[in-house]
Amino acid sequence: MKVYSDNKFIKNIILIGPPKSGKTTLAETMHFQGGLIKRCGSVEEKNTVSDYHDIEHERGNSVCATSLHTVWKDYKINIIDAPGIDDFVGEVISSLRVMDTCVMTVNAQHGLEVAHEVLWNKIEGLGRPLAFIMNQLDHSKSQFDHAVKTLKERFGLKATVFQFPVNEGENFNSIIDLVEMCMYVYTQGGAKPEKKEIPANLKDKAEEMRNEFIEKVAESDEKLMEIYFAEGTLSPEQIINGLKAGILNKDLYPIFCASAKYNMGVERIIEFIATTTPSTSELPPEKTKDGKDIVCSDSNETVLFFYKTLIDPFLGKVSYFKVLSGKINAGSELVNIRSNDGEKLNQIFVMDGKNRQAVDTLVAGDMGAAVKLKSIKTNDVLAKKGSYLEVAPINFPGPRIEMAIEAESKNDSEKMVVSLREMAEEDPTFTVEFSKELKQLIVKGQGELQLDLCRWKLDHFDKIKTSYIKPRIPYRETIQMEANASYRHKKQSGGAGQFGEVHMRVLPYFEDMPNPAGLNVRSKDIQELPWGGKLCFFNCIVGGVIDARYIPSILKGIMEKMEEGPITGSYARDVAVAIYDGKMHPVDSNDMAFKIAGRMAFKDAFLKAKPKLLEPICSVEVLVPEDLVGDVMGDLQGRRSVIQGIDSKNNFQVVKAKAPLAEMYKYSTSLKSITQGRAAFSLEFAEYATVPGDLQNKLAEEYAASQEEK
Ligand SMILES: Nc1nc2c(ncn2[C@@H]2O[C@H](COP(=O)(O)OP(=O)(O)OP(=O)(O)O)[C@@H](O)[C@H]2O)c(=O)[nH]1
Ligand SMILES: [Mg+2]
Repeated sequence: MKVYSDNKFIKNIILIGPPKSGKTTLAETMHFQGGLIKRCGSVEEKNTVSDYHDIEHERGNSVCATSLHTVWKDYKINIIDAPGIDDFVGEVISSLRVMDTCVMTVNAQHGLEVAHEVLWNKIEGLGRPLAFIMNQLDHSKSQFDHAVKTLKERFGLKATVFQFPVNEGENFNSIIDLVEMCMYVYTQGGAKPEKKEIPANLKDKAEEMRNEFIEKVAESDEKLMEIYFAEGTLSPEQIINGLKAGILNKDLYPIFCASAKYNMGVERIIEFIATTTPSTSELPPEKTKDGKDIVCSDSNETVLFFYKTLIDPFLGKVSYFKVLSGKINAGSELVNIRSNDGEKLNQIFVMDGKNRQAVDTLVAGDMGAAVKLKSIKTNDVLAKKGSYLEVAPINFPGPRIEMAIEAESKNDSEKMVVSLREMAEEDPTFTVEFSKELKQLIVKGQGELQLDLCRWKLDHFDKIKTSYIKPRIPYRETIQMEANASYRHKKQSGGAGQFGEVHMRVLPYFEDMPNPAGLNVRSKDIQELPWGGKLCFFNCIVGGVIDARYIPSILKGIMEKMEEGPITGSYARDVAVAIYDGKMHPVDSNDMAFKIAGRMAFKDAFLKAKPKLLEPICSVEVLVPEDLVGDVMGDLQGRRSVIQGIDSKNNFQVVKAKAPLAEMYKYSTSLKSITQGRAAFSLEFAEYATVPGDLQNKLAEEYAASQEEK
């Protein structure tokens, strides 16, 4: 493979956009167009370089962000084809960190979609240049003008048309290029177009649009603006320079035309990327945690940043990196800055999907991969020993949904956990953890498709059959009034006896609560409970009726019952307990007896104190096009949610609601089906709130029945 030793000739782009807008098809066509494959594959034939995982073939969409590249003249363009479905947002986020220009696909049938808004929120703060590709112009329902209008409504005049289609729809084959002021006409099979003059009937339109775009280009530089005002136009060279500046400064988001499927417009897009988008060295440098620049230059010290880990069934661990500075040669030895482990990179590869090409050297700004690096995890940095080159980690979003998972055969449980942990290493938006509280193995992630993929991997690679079950709900129990109870634990039949008697009062706990009325408080202890909320313990024993050494045992008994609350066995919280009387036996009293008495008295007092069950409530936000607001709200209301409001956010609506976690099982699938995938949601824990009375009774009865069975 040719050695690309000058960063100016290396460009890194990420293809992002809504599901099915054509990213994988475009990546394939770009790869083909660079002469790197003999035949252009298609998503339908399941033979694209980028969608190479079996699950991608099975599902017909991307689930991984896949690296591949293309070439144009002396340029190398590294491409990451990101998945559109937002369950796999982790793949997008990690790739965004290392790619220099974002190329967003727009399906010309739909124009701006919710997915664009969600993606924009992720890229806006990164300060990366952005270009749009209006794809699927060959589709009978393509509507270029409308789609451009939606982009302009959202992104203003920054979204600038560089090309427009002559005959969109089934006969699409011609594009007017406003930079070159010519018409590209494609024959069947696309690829190399014929360059023609703009037809007379389109000349005025083209002139008008070109002026609009030249004005936008001129705005990128004061000097250009002066020339433009003086002469009414710019020279081709001035246009290119203005374009570069406008793109780099994020003043201009050019809109290109394509039919990725029929390879129309693609070569021009490649040329544009090669010649006009910035290389890494032209962008602000990556910084260390202590604020130093890591300048992208091959003459600097070598620094590699690992942005992605993939466990390949054949290769094992594949670690993907970007050369932030210096250069990396096969055989180099570097140190993992996090763990201090030495790592020798015997081989380094350029990856095109699953195809590896070993290379000798990669320079600053280029991308590569290495296999079987023992210590390397996503976010690690490899550099020279003794360097302090910690960089800010990629921030992945917290989970939105969770499921309990079980192996069908108990013998597979351990192996299943090992595999799930590996998957969590691969995908930082996925977690696996045994919940002591719920007594279930809980996996968490962004959506059901992502979790289904884990099950699919267990089935295909490990031959472990598993099933998902509804996770138990972490209810909480508390009380609403004060109540007294006493309990005498007495066992005196044969041998050493047991005796302990405890009188207690329970009260609802709240911040700065007064001491219990009428009791002589000798000490007060407030404990933060590991599961949230507090326990306030008042020792009100007078006259030594219970020896001080038994008080911790009573507290232990209370804590035992708080861990398995009296109504449903859930954790209890926000309770104050006052021990104010009791009895001892000179011989038979011991720790065990007082622990039991404490536990039983607490249970009785709790049940008398108008106990109530609390459930976790989530804040849900759904970003949705206006025509679907009603459907989304109706569905949420059917889930016992309280709608908090509807706000408009740019071209869409945000429905905000508070919803009980118990009702949000499989929400991501359900939302996809209600909205045909045209909405996005966020969901996070907000607070605990009272469970409706009838539901509390039902849950209490179920618990009582299960206790009887035991
Ligand atoms: N007519 C037409 N169809 C296209 C074009 N580009 C892609 N498609 C089709 O659209 C469908 C989705 O294409 P993909 O390339 O998989 O889209 P994607 O954006 O990668 O989708 P995700 O990976 O799910 O995000 C496939 O059936 C493609 O054949 C195009 O330019 N014209
Ligand atoms: Mg794809």
